[in-house]
Amino acid sequence: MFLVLLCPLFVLGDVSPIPQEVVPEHIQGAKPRNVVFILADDHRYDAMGFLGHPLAITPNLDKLASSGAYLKNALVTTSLCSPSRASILTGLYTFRHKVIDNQRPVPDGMIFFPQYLQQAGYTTAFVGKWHMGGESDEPRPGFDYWVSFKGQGYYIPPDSNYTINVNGNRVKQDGHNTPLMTRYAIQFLEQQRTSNKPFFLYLSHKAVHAEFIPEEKYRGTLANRSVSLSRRVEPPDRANVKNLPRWRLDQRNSWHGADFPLHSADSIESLYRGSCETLRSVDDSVGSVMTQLESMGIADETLVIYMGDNGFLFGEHDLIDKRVAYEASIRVPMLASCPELIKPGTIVDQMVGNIDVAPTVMEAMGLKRPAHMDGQSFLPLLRQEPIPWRDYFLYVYYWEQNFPQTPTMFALRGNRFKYITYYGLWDADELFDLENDPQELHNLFFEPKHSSEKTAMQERLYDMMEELGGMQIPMNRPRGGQQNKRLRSRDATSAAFPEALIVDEPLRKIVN
Ligand SMILES: [Ca+2]
Repeated sequence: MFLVLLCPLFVLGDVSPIPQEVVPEHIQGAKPRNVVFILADDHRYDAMGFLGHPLAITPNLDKLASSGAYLKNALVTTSLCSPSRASILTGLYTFRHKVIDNQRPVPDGMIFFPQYLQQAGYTTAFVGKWHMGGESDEPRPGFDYWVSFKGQGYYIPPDSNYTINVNGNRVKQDGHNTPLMTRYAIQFLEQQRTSNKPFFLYLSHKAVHAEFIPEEKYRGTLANRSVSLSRRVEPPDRANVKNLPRWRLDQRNSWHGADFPLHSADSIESLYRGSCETLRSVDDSVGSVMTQLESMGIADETLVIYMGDNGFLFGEHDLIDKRVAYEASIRVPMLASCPELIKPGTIVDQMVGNIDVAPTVMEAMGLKRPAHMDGQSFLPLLRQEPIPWRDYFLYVYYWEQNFPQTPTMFALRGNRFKYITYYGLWDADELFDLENDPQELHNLFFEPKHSSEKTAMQERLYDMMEELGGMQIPMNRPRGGQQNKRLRSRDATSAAFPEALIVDEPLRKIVN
């Protein structure tokens, strides 16, 4: 019965291998349009003013949403900076591009989609945080204009000699990272005034990654705003920890836990304010780009996409940061504007993902989706055209030695249910009814009345992993330090095993 739910679009059979050569295929009769893609780092899906968020002041994002489209179910295939960025640039799942941590570069043999654009004769630019491999900021394949920095970069230059890479030259970082990258992006756009080639701009902000450092003018501006965090489990409230995975309760008092957040003395609330103050410059950046496009007379025809690279928990599930498969971690903000294509106030309900960005940008620029990519173009969804679309979204995360609190996990998010399995752990997988329990507070995995959903989701998860080529776990040699400390004074009650796994009598009688 479950088979009827399979969407033919995503039953791929054998996965197409990554080609050796970059050969763009044009869509017959399509006029290539200009595209600007703006990526924010760790921006929560709901931290936008128009959604009523208590701390987010985002007039320019609000305007983008009202004049264009809000993609309310935008998701990432892995909620971590480098893996998600690699998926955006390659259109591939993490188990195919194999960027599984924030330490290492993209393996040889991958193709970044701007290489297709460049090959087709378009002008391409990358401005901002690359982050896949922290040892070099040299220009990567696919870009005519390049401004970047090593690894995480700095909001404020660490010393007067610190330099970034501007088109292969060492140039001192002039002030706060966010307005500086915006100025470089505007410079690139300005250069396009006299060009008759279509262009693609990838503006990739460092903000709003921790440590949060707002621009001076925004520092402290949210100090008087209050935010109430999602419900947290207070020990010894045993009823509320029933059927929760033990690793998650143990994680509370860790780098990624609400009781020892980022190993700091800060409260979650003050970190949240810092994130939203830092976000204000990203919003300014969006406004500056839109104003520039308007001044060039191309705001109506240019497709602008705004997106976050992964979600961020601020207290949900007693955690901070990302990686986990819960909603605040895997959902990201996503907006799109192009008055020639998109009606004002469009809302896209379908689940779109980071793997869909490459095919979408390519279609907007008149190029076919390369067969090896895992994602699909959501351009028709922006135009509100009915097309077959996925009913299930696959999520993967691979354990990192550097942040050892979060296990390898695979999850399947449907429109109603979500199933999460933790690889190598035997205490509790999870099943949530997102419709009736959007905060994912009640794990239904052990409830007999939900056993059919559980079985169906499990089956579908492994079907998709097989179809997409995800039945191997990529690994890396250890590199770098480990954030593995717990604060003694905040050590809470230890986690219990789920009741469903405890028996009162022996199950076997062994007769010698
Ligand atoms: Ca990130």
